[in-house]
Amino acid sequence: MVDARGFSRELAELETALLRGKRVLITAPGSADGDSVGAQLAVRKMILHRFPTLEVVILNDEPYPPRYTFMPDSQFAMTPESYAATGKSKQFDLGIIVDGGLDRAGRVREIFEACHTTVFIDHHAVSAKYNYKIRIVDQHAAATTELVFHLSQTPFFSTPIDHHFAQHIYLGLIFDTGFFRHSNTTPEVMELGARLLKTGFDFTRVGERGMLERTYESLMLMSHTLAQARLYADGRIIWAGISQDTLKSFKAHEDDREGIIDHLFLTHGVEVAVLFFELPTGRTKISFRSQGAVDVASFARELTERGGGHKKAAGANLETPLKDVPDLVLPRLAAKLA
Ligand SMILES: [Mn+2]
Repeated sequence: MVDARGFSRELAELETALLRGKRVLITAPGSADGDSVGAQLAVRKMILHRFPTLEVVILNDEPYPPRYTFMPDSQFAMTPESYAATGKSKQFDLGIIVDGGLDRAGRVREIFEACHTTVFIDHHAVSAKYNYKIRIVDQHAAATTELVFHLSQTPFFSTPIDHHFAQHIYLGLIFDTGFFRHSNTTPEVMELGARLLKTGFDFTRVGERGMLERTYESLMLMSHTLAQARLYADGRIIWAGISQDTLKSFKAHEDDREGIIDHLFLTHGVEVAVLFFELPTGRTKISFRSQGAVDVASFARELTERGGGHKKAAGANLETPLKDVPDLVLPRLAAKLA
């Protein structure tokens, strides 16, 4: 169970930093997902409710994927380019990173590291080592937004649960629990979901636009990728790859691969699904989903120190080009199933 009271020392430090500071930076690793977006927006709202005069800036290496731009307050998220255009200072007193480590924060890393106080709010079991001043990490939280919600309801913040704030928290919950389906869906998560729904926001819209809706290009990318999927290790592993050329040929975006791995994973008899994705840099991003026989977070970590995630859903980023990655990864993964 997530209990913000377990973080009383960290909360006291965060309060002190907020009382002293004037400018707050919120960031997250690149390729923001629903939990990352929800957590960033919720932290912004939580701080601004308590300190309306603070300058709070959400800055990400990449813009939010288009599917999240319907979210209330998403217009406040900036990139280094759009922020530079405002002419404002890149100096912040407090830097907060949510839902993943600084190693994947891209160009925002430098700005974050220059902050007087650095804060890490996350729920991942494995995260890269970095000497954050304040660490608020709860592996039992289903989503970073669940943890943020509990922080927001402490006496210091006492954030009102209005329908905007509810949407931020809810988006993270449905994203990281797969619509209350994965094993991280605790009774407390369902109770939190119910509490959020009481604000009357359009949860159908948040679910459909934030999770399910696809562009036509994305639909074509999905159908092509699924058609190329191959079984491995007597059908216990399924895998597929997406190259930059494929992406271009369908005029699809990088984040259009969202959801493809779920379809691979839900193939009868499959224990682990793997999606290889060629990044524009030539590196390969690997996503894993596991029924549980293989701890894919540990496996991702074995492949590279940049790998990690959860036991049943994890990712890694390798130098190896897409064409060589299956031969490198699949035999090692199959050995884990033995
Ligand atoms: Mn998350």
